[in-house]
Amino acid sequence: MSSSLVDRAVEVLRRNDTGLYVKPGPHFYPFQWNWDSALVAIGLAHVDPERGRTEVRSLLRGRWTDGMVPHIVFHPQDTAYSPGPEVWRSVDCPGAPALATSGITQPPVLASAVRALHEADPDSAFLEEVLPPIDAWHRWLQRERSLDDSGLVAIVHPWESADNSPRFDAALARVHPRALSFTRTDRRHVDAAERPSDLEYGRYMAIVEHLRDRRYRPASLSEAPFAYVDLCFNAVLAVAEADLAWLYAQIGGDGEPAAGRSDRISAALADLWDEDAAAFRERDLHGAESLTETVADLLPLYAGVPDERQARRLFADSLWAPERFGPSPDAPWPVTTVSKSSPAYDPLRYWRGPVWININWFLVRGLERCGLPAEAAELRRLTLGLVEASGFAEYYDPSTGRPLGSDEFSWSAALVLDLLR
Ligand code: 9WN
Repeated sequence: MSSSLVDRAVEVLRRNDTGLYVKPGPHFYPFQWNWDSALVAIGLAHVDPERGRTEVRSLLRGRWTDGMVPHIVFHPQDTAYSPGPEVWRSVDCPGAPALATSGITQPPVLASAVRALHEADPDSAFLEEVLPPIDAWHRWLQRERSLDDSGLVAIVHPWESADNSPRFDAALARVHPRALSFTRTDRRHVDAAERPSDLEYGRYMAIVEHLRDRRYRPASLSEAPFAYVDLCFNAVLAVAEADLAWLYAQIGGDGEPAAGRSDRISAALADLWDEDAAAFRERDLHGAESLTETVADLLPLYAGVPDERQARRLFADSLWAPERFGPSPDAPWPVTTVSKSSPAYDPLRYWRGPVWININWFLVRGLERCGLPAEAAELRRLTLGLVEASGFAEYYDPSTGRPLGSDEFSWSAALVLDLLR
């Protein structure tokens, strides 16, 4: 089974490859997205590290002078995506590159991708080139987005993480939606039932407009319409900082600051453990309380945050619990992105229930890190089985395994290559 799955995964990446960057999907994601490219590079490390290095360099071409690496880089393409460069208008902003980009960022997987590339095919010159801008991005996050001295950072737009997750609903309810000034291109390709609603898009645009008026640099997090301590983002950052420290050590550089930041973030995440829920707890900086249980509550596992006892409990009572995120007779494909016990659970709609390969990959890594190799192997087996049965979809219906969203999705292909390692 594995060799043909490898061939098919490589073929998806090849077809989505523009030469400069790999598109997230063939049709409605035509530009370069930040964490998509990093996850793609993790897969490319196994089959073509040099091509993986190109992916990293292309993404870094979009960086701003203050250090931010944006969530989308609009490399010139004769194609439509909304909202596109004409909505973001980054080129009007001080410190933005000549190449158009969005004005926000995404979970910083990039340092971990560079580590995967270096482990597969060591290249010190490449590290000398890319570590300074990655470090500058991590420091920008601490400067612009930290809420206190805990090391945790906030996101200021749902597009900086798993956008229409119901955990953001309460925080978004205070944002007055705008009428859309564009036609949604996603609707041309994917059933509306599988995508965010127009109301959500209206709120996303209200936040973009607020941020755009301030050149994407709100004076403070308290002034931003949306400011949320997202556990997915922070767990990714904790791992990325540790990987950055490891990378510096490879070239005799000073990894201490990055290692220190990683330790601080991990310690702050550990404090968010909720024994009753067998999960961690997120926080809206404006005080809206989310009672929705989503898979983000489990992601500190990726950063190795829970001790072994907590990890076993998180696995048994949350991640693998049939009534919550785990496999059950009526929904045999794990891991659901929202607890099946939650009223918000929707098995078809985007980040509101379906299975995503990147989330499963974070959890496999986390289970390994926390000393649960058998559990990691079982999740890996079911994840590969899902892809074998349904192809490289963007996301999947947990009940039927039916592919949803974009087909031929790049990070699903890339992470399968890593899961098969
Ligand atoms: C908006 C590209 C991106 C992913 C995000 C996912 C989705 C865009 C969209 O697609 O976001 O940035 O159009 O919905 O939510 O995680 O990076 O694959």
